[in-house]
Amino acid sequence: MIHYTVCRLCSACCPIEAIVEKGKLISAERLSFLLPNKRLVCPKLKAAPDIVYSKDRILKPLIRKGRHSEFRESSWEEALSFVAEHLQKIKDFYGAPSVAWLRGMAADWGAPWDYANRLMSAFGSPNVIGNGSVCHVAREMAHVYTYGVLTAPMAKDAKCIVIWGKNDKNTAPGMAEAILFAKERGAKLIVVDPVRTFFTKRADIWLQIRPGHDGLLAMAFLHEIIKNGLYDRSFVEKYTLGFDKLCQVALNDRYDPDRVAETLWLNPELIKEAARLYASTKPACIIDGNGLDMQLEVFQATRAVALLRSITGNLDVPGGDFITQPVPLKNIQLKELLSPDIQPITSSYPLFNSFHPTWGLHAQSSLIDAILEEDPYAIRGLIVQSGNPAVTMTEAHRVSMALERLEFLVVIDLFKNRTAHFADVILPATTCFEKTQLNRVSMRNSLVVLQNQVIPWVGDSRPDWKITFDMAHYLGLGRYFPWKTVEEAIDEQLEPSGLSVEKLREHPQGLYASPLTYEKYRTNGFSTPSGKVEIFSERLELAGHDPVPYMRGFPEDPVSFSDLRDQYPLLGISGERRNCYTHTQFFQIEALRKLEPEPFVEIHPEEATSIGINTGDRVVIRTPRGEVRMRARVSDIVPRKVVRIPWGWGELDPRWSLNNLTDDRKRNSITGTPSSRSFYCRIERERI
Ligand SMILES: Nc1nc2c(c(=O)[nH]1)N[C@H]1C(S)=C(S)[C@@H](COP(=O)(O)OP(=O)(O)OC[C@H]3O[C@@H](n4cnc5c(=O)[nH]c(N)nc54)[C@H](O)[C@@H]3O)O[C@H]1N2
Ligand SMILES: Nc1nc2c(c(=O)[nH]1)N[C@H]1C(S)=C(S)[C@@H](COP(=O)(O)OP(=O)(O)OC[C@H]3O[C@@H](n4cnc5c(=O)[nH]c(N)nc54)[C@H](O)[C@@H]3O)O[C@H]1N2
Ligand code: SF4
Ligand SMILES: [Mo]
Repeated sequence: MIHYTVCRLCSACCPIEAIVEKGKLISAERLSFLLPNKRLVCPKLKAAPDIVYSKDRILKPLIRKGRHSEFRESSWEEALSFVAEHLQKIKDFYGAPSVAWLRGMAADWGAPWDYANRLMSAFGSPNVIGNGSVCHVAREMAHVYTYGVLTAPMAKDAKCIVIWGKNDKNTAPGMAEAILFAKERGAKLIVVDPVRTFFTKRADIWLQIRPGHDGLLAMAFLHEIIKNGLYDRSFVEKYTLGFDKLCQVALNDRYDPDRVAETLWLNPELIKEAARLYASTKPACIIDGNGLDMQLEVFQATRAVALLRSITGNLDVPGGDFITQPVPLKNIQLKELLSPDIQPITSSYPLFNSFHPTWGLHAQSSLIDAILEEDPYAIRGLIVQSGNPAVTMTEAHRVSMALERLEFLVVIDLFKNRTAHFADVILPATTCFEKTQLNRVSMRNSLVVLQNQVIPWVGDSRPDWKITFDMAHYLGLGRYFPWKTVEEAIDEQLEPSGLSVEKLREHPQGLYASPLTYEKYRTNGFSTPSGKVEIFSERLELAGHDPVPYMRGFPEDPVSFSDLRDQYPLLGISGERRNCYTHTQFFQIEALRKLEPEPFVEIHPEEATSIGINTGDRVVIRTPRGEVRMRARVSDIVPRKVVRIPWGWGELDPRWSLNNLTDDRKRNSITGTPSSRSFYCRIERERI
């Protein structure tokens, strides 16, 4: 039998059809507007039954009494009583805010994020922390501060597509298909990426940028476009604020492509050609990605990119960058229950904490400061849901110390990951196919497609919604979770939209909360304080930040350890996301592991020759924070002076953990983002 649902094995949230026989998932396939022979295959989805029925899944709650004892299986009643008792003790002794809830990306940022926030609001702690400072949320804030929402690139109908630090071939196949479709119909393709990828090979222009310097390139684009009058005058006049100030900043010689090209490792003529091609081909969209996130300059760099969309008149036109239409929803986070006197542990990042009504707190590193340094106060108890911070958080050594120091740790996960080894209790969650939920992709942008449960819970695992609701009951907070089913909870949240679970199930391929319309700004303005595109942001100025990106110049080499370049002369970058794995997930799935059995660090042939490294040699990569050991692959897909270190493998072996190398001390002052993507390092052959 075919069931329609949404795959959530990674954050791409692809609509899929699942074949289920006698309650068992047999196979699943991505839906696509392309004919089957043109579709991109997702190996993770192909391996979905192997993941769901993996022998390594945790299928019973696990408890251990005493950190270094063994786990033992327990009933849900015992496990939840144990959790409630310990959280209550910490609350009584230190106060509710000393309990935090850390969210990884896997349970989605939609309704499951709201449930965790609701529970903690009722419990009395503001500290539900997401990992948005290292994912796209910091970039989303830059969009919101410029034109009110995160735009969606309408690549399928674009005539020019700029892929800026994104690799959709591996990370979002639906978007990759849209790009390929447009390209076949003659769209121009510009790719900004330090690494050769599937798309750089198909690009009309490839800007092989120096890592971490995208903000400077965006300023050079703005310089070239404004200097040559290639912006949309009538849009700029009517709908933007502060264009004159941008002219003053961007036309400064310091952003002249001829001046910046050397710093960017680029040819100045190519920068100018790319800027002109983008500005003069309509409609054009920019797909920005994680290559810009996890960088010290993430906020202003992505704001500068947002200004490119704005001044070229590409906002909210078909084939341009769509101003998304958030679905009207009830905010169920119950933040009003929290006393305004309680500061969250992320209080150093007030703008990031408040830029959106439901995104909440995402300056992830603050959690480690709170546990280790009691800054601004101590966190003693932690719930980690659908995340693997021991591997995925910056500066792994510091994270491990923090996890070790906690008085009580609950992990809600499918597998006993590295983080779970620090836990007192592990609560077994179900996979995405075993639960119904409303994902953020649907909330922020019609079409709303429901993720539907298509098979029963495997073993004694429970969906995240049920674990959260039950935890509330055991904590004596059941009155805040009156819903008997997740459908009731979703219906309450959907109520202002006029949609419901029933209607969504009648239309499994999705329903629009409102018809999609373009150029909405002509009647509604933009969702910013001024109602205009804020090229100049008064909010940023008031808070002491550059109101126009890079008013005071672009910082010199904004990459970790740039002050130690003489000892650490190579630039390490994090990458790539392979389409067979999601971060630290699925390395135990044989069918996937066969596709990519071992990690390799990639090093340019010239560097390899000068250090004396050949493909297959064992090497050590070092930064002042730690080291990684793996084999080398000599490859010219990376530029000279750059080494690319594979991502996620620390789950299999801590010696492969990229975050052994990263630095969490320097952070973006607005979003708390460390430079987990780029850092200076050195590499040598391993001496055995
Ligand atoms: N298969 C798979 N899919 C995933 C995930 C996964 O782990 N596996 N993770 C999901 C999540 S949570 C996310 S956030 C997305 C991320 O999805 P993407 O944004 O596509 O992320 P990456 O593939 O890490 O990086 C994109 C590109 O940025 C380039 N890059 C690196 N440094 C720089 C730089 O300094 N400047 C520029 N311009 N480019 C740079 C890299 O070479 C890479 O080609 O993917 C989601 N989808
Ligand atoms: N240096 C460096 N650091 C990075 C990155 C990088 O590229 N380089 N990428 C960053 C980015 S963009 C992100 S998003 C983060 C990702 O960081 P995390 O979210 O911590 O990463 P995952 O490895 O995906 O961990 C997800 C965990 O959730 C479990 N899980 C899967 N599905 C479910 C579910 O439905 N419910 C529950 N309860 N558990 C589930 C999985 O088994 C896994 O253990 O890492 C960030 N850190
Ligand atoms: S890319 Fe693959 S794993 Fe990710 S949501 Fe889509 S089908 Fe699932
Ligand atoms: Mo992410």
